[in-house]
Amino acid sequence: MRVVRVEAFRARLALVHEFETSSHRKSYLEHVLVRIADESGAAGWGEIASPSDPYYCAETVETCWLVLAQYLAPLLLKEPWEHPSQVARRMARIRGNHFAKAGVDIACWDLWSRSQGWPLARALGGERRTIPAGVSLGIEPTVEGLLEQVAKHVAGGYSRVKLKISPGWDLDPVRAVRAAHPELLLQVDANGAYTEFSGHLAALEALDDVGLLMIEQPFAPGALCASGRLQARLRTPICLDESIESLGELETALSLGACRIVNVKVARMGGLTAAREAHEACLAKGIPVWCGGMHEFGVGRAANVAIASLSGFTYPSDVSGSDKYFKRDLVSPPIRAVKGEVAVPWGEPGLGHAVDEERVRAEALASLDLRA
Ligand code: OSB
Ligand code: MG
Repeated sequence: MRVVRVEAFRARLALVHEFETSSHRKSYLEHVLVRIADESGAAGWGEIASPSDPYYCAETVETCWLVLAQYLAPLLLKEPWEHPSQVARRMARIRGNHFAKAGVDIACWDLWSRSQGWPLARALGGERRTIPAGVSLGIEPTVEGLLEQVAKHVAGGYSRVKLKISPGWDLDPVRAVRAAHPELLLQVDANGAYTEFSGHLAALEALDDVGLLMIEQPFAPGALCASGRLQARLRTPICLDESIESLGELETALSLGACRIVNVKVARMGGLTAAREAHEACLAKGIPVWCGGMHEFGVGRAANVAIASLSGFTYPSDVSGSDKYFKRDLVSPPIRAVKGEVAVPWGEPGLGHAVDEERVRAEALASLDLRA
């Protein structure tokens, strides 16, 4: 494939319900949509789902925009390729910047799978027809407000609920949800908010008796030894998210016993190629994985659904319907969860959800157009 044109669009969508994590609160999201085209005019789409501010990871929308324009797009326009994994190998020369790379990698997989006439899930080696969908619920101003949100999504059919926690917002709200829903598949995510091992140990150990599927990212991304020490004291599995940006970090985390479950996130790993490799590595070691999200718009969400169709994704994924987040998504058909399952579009080549190109172009806050 020879990519002759790379376009990018900054798109903003308002959230239907404000979302708060241990680090910050959001009422809208701005992501970058990447469109690549080959000599025949065939196109592929990708999404850069970076947060606007450097609280989840070091990248921001601004750094992604710069790295895409100055490094990734020129690299893609320079040489032809046979398979998306080749592009991923070339991009590895550029350090870090995984969210930006993921946008390019997804676009290459979309273009390539379309050229084969294959749905993206098939191109990746997926098997599932539907994906069990979980919701991720933010920190709410009150426990009553949180219980309302949980009840609403349980009634909506979601098979698993994840609650954001932070020091001071942990045992009480989590116990309240457990009391209201004794059988619910429930897990928590701290986004690294517990900063002192001994100071925070009691709060984390208290969560061990609530019957959680897992505790996600209790400590800072680099604190793998602390995570290993905590895992040794808990029955509840620890799942790592922010800590795992590469296969090397994955191997380190597993050899330290820092987790028993891995959140494989396409954006954080640098794309579908890397996410698939992480899934392989975990499968070989018997470590279960699930697919996390970054509140993706339809393009990135479709990529998450495709990767979650691989056999090792055994826990419910954060691939809720986009109506949980946005009034109107930028793709059609929109991604929907029905009775707690999201369908994998096996009947369509590529991502399987068409981008509303006219709207993306008309509403873009900024755009970029580079040619070979
Ligand atoms: O830690 O999983 C996370 C959203 C933004 C940043 C980090 C995270 C999240 C979520 C939302 O939990 C998952 C989703 O896309 O539904
Ligand atoms: Mg997380």
